Amino acid sequence: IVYTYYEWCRVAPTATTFYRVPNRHFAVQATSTGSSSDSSNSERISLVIQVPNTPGSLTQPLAVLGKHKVNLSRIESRPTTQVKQPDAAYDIFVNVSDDTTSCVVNDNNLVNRIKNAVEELTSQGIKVTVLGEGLDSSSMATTSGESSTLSGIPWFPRKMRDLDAFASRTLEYGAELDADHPGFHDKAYRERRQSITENAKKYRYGQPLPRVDYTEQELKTWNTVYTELTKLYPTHACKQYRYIFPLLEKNCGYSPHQIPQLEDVSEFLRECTGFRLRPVMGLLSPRDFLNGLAFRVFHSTQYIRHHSKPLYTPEPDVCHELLGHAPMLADPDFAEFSHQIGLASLGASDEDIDRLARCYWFSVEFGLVKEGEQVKAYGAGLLSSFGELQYALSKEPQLLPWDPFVASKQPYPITQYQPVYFVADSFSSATDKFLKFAETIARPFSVWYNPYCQTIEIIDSL
Ligand code: HBI
Ligand code: NLE
Ligand code: FE
Repeated sequence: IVYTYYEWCRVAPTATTFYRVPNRHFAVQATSTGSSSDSSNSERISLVIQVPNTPGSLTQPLAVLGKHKVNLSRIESRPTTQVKQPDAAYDIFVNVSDDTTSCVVNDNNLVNRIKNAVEELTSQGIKVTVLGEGLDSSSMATTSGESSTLSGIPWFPRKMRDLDAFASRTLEYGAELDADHPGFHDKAYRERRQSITENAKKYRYGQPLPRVDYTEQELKTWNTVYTELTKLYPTHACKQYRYIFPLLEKNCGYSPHQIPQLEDVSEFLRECTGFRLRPVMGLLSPRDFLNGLAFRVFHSTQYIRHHSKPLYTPEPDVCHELLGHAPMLADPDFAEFSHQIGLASLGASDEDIDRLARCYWFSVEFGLVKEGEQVKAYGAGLLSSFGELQYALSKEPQLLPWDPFVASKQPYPITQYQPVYFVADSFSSATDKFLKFAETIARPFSVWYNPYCQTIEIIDSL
């Protein structure tokens, strides 16, 4: 029987065998109190508690958490995808807050309190999985000096709004300039950059992306970069890039005379591949950055490089994002490739994140691709650097066929041209090879991105 949506809603309650329950079945989010809208940092520990579908089955774990003064900031239930735990009916996801200002705790170390609660729950036969940061013993010394051994899976965002937690977590290098950066002693440049990154820090999911009114000097830098690079693209950029670039000129205001706005480019990408941009203050950790890709979110800086060095910068800047990354993200096969790297990074161990970051580096940042007998650039670090783009296609560097098993072990310099580049046959074959590699990433669950709800669904066996 084929139902219209309206009819379906009327019959669904009785058609239980076919009724697929919404993913976000029930959710309570504590409203944040006080001046800070940034409870996000303390929300990077979650517990997943499996409970049966019986009245009151949640009271027992909640009582244990309460007893150990583990404060919750969000509670969310999802039907368990039952494979390894056939009796469990619901996965209860709870975010743990570090806020204990309203109660007396006898152990100030949150991780210890969680550990004790988890031990007690486990002894009662309740299965709990911890999703948290730095759960290795070294970073979790207890107050008494001995190290704690809370084990779990590294925390990862499960809905797009969770990416708000990354806003204020840029690496030092990104938030403040390095001492040898050409802008370090330029007070005016630093203040300008500060005001642009402030917007990114305040940005939250759902808001329009901040627009920047660029200065004459900034426009001049952009003009130089743009003019030099567009001379090389016809001979050096891959065909997907050459196809998309004119579309960006037509639709998003790409031109030597203005810096396109992230919002306009983001809207364009959403129509092409569902990718979107999100402003960021600077460099994110590899884990956070790759996790964003799992949602087809690309974190972009909005400030521009220092005017004294227009043709090279080791950092990402608006030229790198808009001339290097954005055009490629409009290509469906490339978007799929990027998305798969992102999905593989969710909950991956630190060592696996390291391997994935190298794969990312030698493809999305510095990849080359075959085009008939020729080799062209698709990596953003090449497409935004006049000097390196020429060098990469010269006789100098070593070229290897794209192989993620090799790339994931290949060391690389950050502040100079790459000695080695990897050449893909096509983006779809690069993705196939990557997926074979991704199978070697040990993770006790699989993930699927639900584009309608913009959520990560965890498939079985947590
Ligand atoms: N952060 N903002 C930002 N932009 C990037 O391109 C970026 C990052 N963090 C890490 C990173 N790239 C990669 O080099 C890999 O480590 C994932
Ligand atoms: N070197 C690149 C450029 O100058 O545009 C930026 C690379 C960022 C990873
Ligand atoms: Fe980049």
